[in-house]
Amino acid sequence: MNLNKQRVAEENALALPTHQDQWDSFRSLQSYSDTFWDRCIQQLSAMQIAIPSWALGTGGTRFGRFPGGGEPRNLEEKLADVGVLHALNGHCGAISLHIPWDIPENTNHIRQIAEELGVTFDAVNSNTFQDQADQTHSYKFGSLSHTDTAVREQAIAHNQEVIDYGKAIGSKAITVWLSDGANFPGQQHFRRAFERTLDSLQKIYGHLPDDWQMLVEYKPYEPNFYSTVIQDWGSSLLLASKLGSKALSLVDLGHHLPNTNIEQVVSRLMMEGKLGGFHFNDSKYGDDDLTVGSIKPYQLFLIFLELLEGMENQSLAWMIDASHNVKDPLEDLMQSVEAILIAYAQALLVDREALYQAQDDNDVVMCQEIIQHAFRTDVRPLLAEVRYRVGAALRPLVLYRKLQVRQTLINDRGAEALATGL
Ligand SMILES: [Mn+2]
Repeated sequence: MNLNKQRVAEENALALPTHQDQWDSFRSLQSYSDTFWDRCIQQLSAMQIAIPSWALGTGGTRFGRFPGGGEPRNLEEKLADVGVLHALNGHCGAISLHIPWDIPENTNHIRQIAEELGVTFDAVNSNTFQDQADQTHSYKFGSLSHTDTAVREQAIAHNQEVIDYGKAIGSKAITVWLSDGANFPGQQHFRRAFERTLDSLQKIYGHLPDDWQMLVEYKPYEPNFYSTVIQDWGSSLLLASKLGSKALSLVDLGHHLPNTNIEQVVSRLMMEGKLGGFHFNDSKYGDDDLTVGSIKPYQLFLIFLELLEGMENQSLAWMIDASHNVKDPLEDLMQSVEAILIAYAQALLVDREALYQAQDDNDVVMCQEIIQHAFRTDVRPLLAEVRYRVGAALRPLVLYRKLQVRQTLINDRGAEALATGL
């Protein structure tokens, strides 16, 4: 379905008086100038978060999947869903494709649909963690790190093909996540597996256009449970450094061992100019892929506080990488985007000069006061104002439900329609 701008404007007119009161009251409680707010609104409205093509359907676990109906059946319908999100919140102007789940067959047609929706193509993602029906060699024991040259060459060729698909639709980056690793001690020679992976990545890197980036994702475990080849940011940074300036590390919030100080990892990678992008999600235990901000909103805020130390000088790929098992995927994605924007806005409110002074003075109490003052500020009126100014909905979720978007999608596509993906 196509969300009519006029319909959004009509709904905004109804919600405007309440919003105006909340926005005025919000500003009156803060000490910032109009210039500050204008800059803040400009920064926040520029924030575009890519929706992965595989997150528009109901996710499953290894135990089961409970689809809610009306899922997009092809790439055109996936783009339409992203278009609905973007029309509602103004922050979903990008899609990240997964190959081979979403191969853009007719690229001109796909590009045209995306352009009409105001959606661009973010990083493309390769897949060597599954065997496809038509492939010669199995990835059961690895892909880019495999002991057999023939398997590695197949995986390299796949990644190069993904870059070619990306070039055709206007992407500028490829994200490589490897499931390669070992389930048992002694199964894999750590050093040789790493060296083979570097060699494979170099061949993929050599296929990158000049204005492209390669984002190297890391993950400590799963599906391999003893070790993975690129297990943490150290290995990712090592690979990215050896590969060259177009290779950068990608941080997936769920890809850390419990209690890892992710904001510090972010700081280190940024300091080295090697942070390339983010996969947002939240977790209680492991790579739970829950709605962003649903478990640890403070951590998300602290990450954005570190990002503000340098994100203006480099372009980062922002993507949601979550799985929606029990929620309507579109509603879940709206909640995730809102959580990201809340964390970003709260970080912008931190008086960083005062914070640096308190740090230099070793005024530990004041350091905490300064950051928590921002974290405890309800910035939702500010985010509504940002959406209002770009013509998106003041209340995206309310409008989504009022328009009965999911029911319309079920009517159009069927209750049994299933999206490709996990
Ligand atoms: Mn990820």
